[in-house]
Amino acid sequence: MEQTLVLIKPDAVGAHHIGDITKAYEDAGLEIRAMKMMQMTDRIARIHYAEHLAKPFYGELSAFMTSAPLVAMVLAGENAIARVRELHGATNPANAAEGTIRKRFAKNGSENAVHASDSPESAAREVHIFFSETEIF
Ligand code: FUP
Repeated sequence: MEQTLVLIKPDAVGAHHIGDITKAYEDAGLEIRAMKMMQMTDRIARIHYAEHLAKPFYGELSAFMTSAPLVAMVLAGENAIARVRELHGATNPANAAEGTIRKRFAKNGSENAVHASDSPESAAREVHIFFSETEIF
Protein backbone atom coordinates (compact mmCIF):
# COMPACT_ATOMS: atom_id res chain seq x y z
CA MET A 1 0.00 0.00 0.00
CA GLU A 2 1.15 3.51 -0.76
CA GLN A 3 2.49 5.62 2.12
CA THR A 4 2.64 9.39 2.52
CA LEU A 5 4.08 11.81 5.08
CA VAL A 6 1.65 14.22 6.71
CA LEU A 7 2.40 17.10 9.07
CA ILE A 8 -0.28 18.77 11.15
CA LYS A 9 1.37 22.18 11.27
CA PRO A 10 1.87 24.41 14.35
CA ASP A 11 -1.16 26.61 13.56
CA ALA A 12 -3.57 23.65 13.55
CA VAL A 13 -1.97 22.06 16.63
CA GLY A 14 -2.25 25.41 18.47
CA ALA A 15 -5.89 25.75 17.42
CA HIS A 16 -6.70 22.26 18.84
CA HIS A 17 -7.49 20.62 15.52
CA ILE A 18 -5.30 17.50 15.87
CA GLY A 19 -8.40 15.39 16.54
CA ASP A 20 -10.52 16.91 13.75
CA ILE A 21 -7.76 16.43 11.18
CA THR A 22 -6.85 12.91 12.28
CA LYS A 23 -10.56 11.98 12.14
CA ALA A 24 -10.78 13.20 8.54
CA TYR A 25 -8.00 10.78 7.53
CA GLU A 26 -9.52 7.85 9.41
CA ASP A 27 -13.02 8.59 8.08
CA ALA A 28 -11.53 8.49 4.57
CA GLY A 29 -10.23 4.97 5.23
CA LEU A 30 -6.57 5.91 5.48
CA GLU A 31 -4.48 4.00 8.01
CA ILE A 32 -2.19 5.70 10.50
CA ARG A 33 1.08 3.75 10.43
CA ALA A 34 3.17 6.15 12.55
CA MET A 35 2.48 9.30 14.55
CA LYS A 36 4.43 11.65 16.85
CA MET A 37 4.42 15.18 18.24
CA MET A 38 7.70 17.04 17.84
CA GLN A 39 9.15 20.46 17.19
CA MET A 40 10.82 21.02 13.81
CA THR A 41 14.37 22.39 14.08
CA ASP A 42 16.06 24.71 11.55
CA ARG A 43 18.07 21.71 10.37
CA ILE A 44 14.99 19.53 9.80
CA ALA A 45 13.29 22.45 8.02
CA ARG A 46 16.24 22.83 5.62
CA ILE A 47 16.16 19.11 4.83
CA HIS A 48 12.36 18.78 4.57
CA TYR A 49 11.92 21.99 2.52
CA ALA A 50 15.17 21.64 0.49
CA GLU A 51 13.33 22.52 -2.74
CA HIS A 52 12.18 25.84 -1.20
CA LEU A 53 15.51 26.89 0.39
CA ALA A 54 16.24 29.53 -2.27
CA LYS A 55 12.66 30.87 -2.42
CA PRO A 56 11.87 34.32 -1.01
CA PHE A 57 9.31 32.88 1.40
CA TYR A 58 11.72 30.31 2.93
CA GLY A 59 12.57 32.44 5.99
CA GLU A 60 8.93 32.95 6.88
CA LEU A 61 8.10 29.28 6.16
CA SER A 62 10.95 28.01 8.33
CA ALA A 63 10.17 30.45 11.19
CA PHE A 64 6.55 29.30 11.22
CA MET A 65 7.29 25.57 10.99
CA THR A 66 9.82 25.71 13.86
CA SER A 67 7.71 28.04 16.05
CA ALA A 68 5.78 25.39 18.01
CA PRO A 69 5.10 21.64 18.02
CA LEU A 70 3.66 19.80 15.05
CA VAL A 71 2.31 16.27 14.61
CA ALA A 72 4.01 14.05 12.03
CA MET A 73 2.25 10.96 10.64
CA VAL A 74 2.69 8.26 8.07
CA LEU A 75 -0.63 7.45 6.38
CA ALA A 76 -1.17 4.41 4.18
CA GLY A 77 -3.81 3.37 1.68
CA GLU A 78 -4.57 2.89 -2.01
CA ASN A 79 -3.47 6.11 -3.76
CA ALA A 80 -2.74 7.63 -0.36
CA ILE A 81 -0.55 10.41 -1.78
CA ALA A 82 -3.21 11.81 -4.13
CA ARG A 83 -6.09 11.13 -1.75
CA VAL A 84 -4.49 12.97 1.15
CA ARG A 85 -3.71 15.97 -1.06
CA GLU A 86 -7.33 15.98 -2.21
CA LEU A 87 -8.52 15.90 1.41
CA HIS A 88 -6.17 18.83 2.17
CA GLY A 89 -7.33 21.06 -0.70
CA ALA A 90 -5.37 23.87 -2.35
CA THR A 91 -2.26 25.32 -0.65
CA ASN A 92 -4.09 28.60 -0.05
CA PRO A 93 -7.43 28.03 1.78
CA ALA A 94 -8.94 30.85 -0.29
CA ASN A 95 -8.69 28.48 -3.28
CA ALA A 96 -9.50 25.26 -1.41
CA ALA A 97 -12.75 23.36 -2.05
CA GLU A 98 -15.51 23.32 0.60
CA GLY A 99 -15.05 20.59 3.18
CA THR A 100 -11.30 20.21 2.66
CA ILE A 101 -9.00 20.35 5.67
CA ARG A 102 -7.40 23.62 4.56
CA LYS A 103 -10.80 25.21 3.89
CA ARG A 104 -11.93 24.18 7.36
CA PHE A 105 -8.81 24.88 9.41
CA ALA A 106 -6.09 26.87 7.55
CA LYS A 107 -5.53 30.54 8.34
CA ASN A 108 -3.86 31.51 5.04
CA GLY A 109 -1.49 30.22 2.34
CA SER A 110 1.49 30.11 4.73
CA GLU A 111 -0.13 28.97 7.97
CA ASN A 112 -2.11 26.34 6.16
CA ALA A 113 -2.74 23.60 8.75
CA VAL A 114 -1.22 20.58 6.98
CA HIS A 115 1.55 19.28 4.74
CA ALA A 116 1.48 16.15 2.59
CA SER A 117 4.02 14.57 0.25
CA ASP A 118 3.32 15.40 -3.40
CA SER A 119 4.79 12.34 -5.20
CA PRO A 120 6.05 8.82 -4.50
CA GLU A 121 9.63 10.17 -4.60
CA SER A 122 8.92 12.92 -2.06
CA ALA A 123 6.95 10.50 0.14
CA ALA A 124 9.87 8.05 0.22
CA ARG A 125 12.25 10.89 1.12
CA GLU A 126 10.01 12.71 3.62
CA VAL A 127 8.78 9.66 5.59
CA HIS A 128 12.37 8.93 6.59
CA ILE A 129 13.14 12.50 7.68
CA PHE A 130 10.60 12.03 10.47
CA PHE A 131 10.47 8.27 11.11
CA SER A 132 12.87 5.37 11.16
CA GLU A 133 11.77 2.04 9.70
CA THR A 134 11.11 0.55 13.16
CA GLU A 135 8.66 3.38 14.05
CA ILE A 136 6.40 2.60 11.08
CA PHE A 137 3.80 -0.12 11.67
P1 FUP B 1 2.01 22.32 -0.74
O1 FUP B 1 2.60 21.22 -1.58
O2 FUP B 1 0.53 22.48 -0.92
O3 FUP B 1 2.40 22.22 0.71
O4 FUP B 1 2.63 23.68 -1.28
P2 FUP B 1 4.11 24.10 -1.77
O5 FUP B 1 5.03 22.92 -1.84
O6 FUP B 1 3.93 24.94 -2.98
O7 FUP B 1 4.59 25.06 -0.60
C1 FUP B 1 5.16 24.55 0.57
C2 FUP B 1 4.78 25.44 1.71
O8 FUP B 1 5.36 26.72 1.54
C3 FUP B 1 3.28 25.69 1.80
F1 FUP B 1 2.68 24.83 2.63
C4 FUP B 1 3.16 27.08 2.33
C5 FUP B 1 4.50 27.71 2.06
N1 FUP B 1 4.41 28.84 1.12
C6 FUP B 1 4.50 30.10 1.64
O9 FUP B 1 4.60 30.27 2.86
N2 FUP B 1 4.46 31.16 0.78
C7 FUP B 1 4.35 31.00 -0.57
O10 FUP B 1 4.33 32.00 -1.30
C8 FUP B 1 4.25 29.69 -1.08
C9 FUP B 1 4.30 28.63 -0.21
